[in-house]
Parts: sequence; structure tokens; C-alpha cells
Amino acid sequence: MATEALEAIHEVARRHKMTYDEYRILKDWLISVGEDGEWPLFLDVWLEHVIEDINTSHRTGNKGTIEGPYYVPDAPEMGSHAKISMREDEKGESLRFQGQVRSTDGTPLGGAKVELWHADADGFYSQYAPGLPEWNLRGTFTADEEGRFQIDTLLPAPYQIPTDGACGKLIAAAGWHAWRPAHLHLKVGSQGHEQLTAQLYFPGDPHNEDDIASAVKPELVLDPKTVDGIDGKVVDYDFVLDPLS
Ligand code: MBD
Ligand code: FE
Repeated sequence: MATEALEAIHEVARRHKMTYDEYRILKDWLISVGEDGEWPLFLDVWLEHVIEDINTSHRTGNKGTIEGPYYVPDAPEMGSHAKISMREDEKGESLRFQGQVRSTDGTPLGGAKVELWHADADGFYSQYAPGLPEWNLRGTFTADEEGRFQIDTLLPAPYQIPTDGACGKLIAAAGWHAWRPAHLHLKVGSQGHEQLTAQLYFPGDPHNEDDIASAVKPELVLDPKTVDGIDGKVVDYDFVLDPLS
């Protein structure tokens, strides 16, 4: 694979008759990706979606999508029906996210783990931005005996990937934009099943169609509702996991 990857780059260089000036700009930019700590961001935005596609196309349960650069394992365990950890004055509209985890044959997966993480209203992920509580807007929920969970969190805001580093320079130079649609990140796992990594999106977000990370699929767009007596929005979404083969 390494040989072919290098040959692909050689082929682009030859086709475009890359000059020494261009080569030096490329070299400096690649060095700056590392200096800015943006290799995880670069890879997850522009390559991970292909890897995800290759490795999950056999599944008959839920579609998933990329993990992205901001997952942290072992977030605090909260139970099956609980509020995610957030600051007293956390900004955003309430969202109750509830559903059931099942196997592809319909069996409820009691005890399944649902890990949820998302950005705050300003687009910051805890542990990747200063000044946030360690586990802000991150939690591990354990489905009840019927595989059900109910998580109280906030509607995520539209999100721009960091524009102040090397990836931002590439975006500006190429004339792209830095937006991702508002999203929730999830990992769902149960014994004897493939772990699902997913993101969930919201209808009407203008960036569902042109996500910079190419990670939106129609099956991952939620349908939040207003329910009498409940503040904010409520959304039902079930997860179907493929048994390990
Ligand atoms: C994110 O929040 C994200 O989910 C991805 C895939 C890339 C950059 C920032
Ligand atoms: Fe994200």
C-alpha cells in the first residue's frame, strides 16, 4: 500500500508539473500540520469516511459513520435514564434522546453501552479546549433490561472545524468551507456484537448536504419533536447492532 500511495502522489505531481516552489510550499504545509497538532483532524476529515465505508459495508444493522478526532474512552457511567454532565449554565435547547438497542434479529440488548459526546454551543469539545469541565457533554449510558435508554442533553449547534491552523489554511487556499452540520457522536456496543460508531444529525441543517468531513448519511438524520410537558425537543432513535460473525 505504501508504494501505491507514493505512486499516486508522483502521478499527481507529474500531471500538474509541480514546480520546486510548489514542492516547498507542500513540504512546509505538511510540517505545519504536525506542528499545529492537526494530523488527527486532517485524517478524520478527509480520509476516515472512506475507511469507514470499506469496513462497515457488510452490516445489515444501523449505518454508522466516522468517529472523528474528539472521542475519549471511559466517560463517566450514568445509568440508563440520565442527564449527561454539563455546566449549570450550559447554553442550548434541551434534547431528550431516547431509544432501544437491539440485535439484527430484533432481540433487545439489555446492558448495551451507549457512549455519547458532542460539542458545546461554542463548538468546543471537553478535553480538547481549555476551561471546560473534564467530562462536559460526555457520558456512558447503560441500556436497561429491555435495551432502552433515555439521555437528557442539549441540541448541538452548527459546527466549524478549527480554522486557525494548517487545515484552515488548506480550506482557505482550496476555496472550501469549514462547516460540519450540528451532530451528536455515539458509540454503541454490546457483547457478541460489532461496536457501532455513529453521528446523528438534524433535519434542515444546511450542511447536511455539504459536510466538509463527508460523514452524513440519510439514515443518520434524526426527527426531533416537541412533546407537551417536556422542555425542548424529544427524539427517538433505535440502534440495531450486527452480531459478530
Ligand atoms: C469534529 O467535531 C468532527 O466530528 C469531525 C469528524 C472532524 C472535526 C471536528
Ligand atoms: Fe464532532
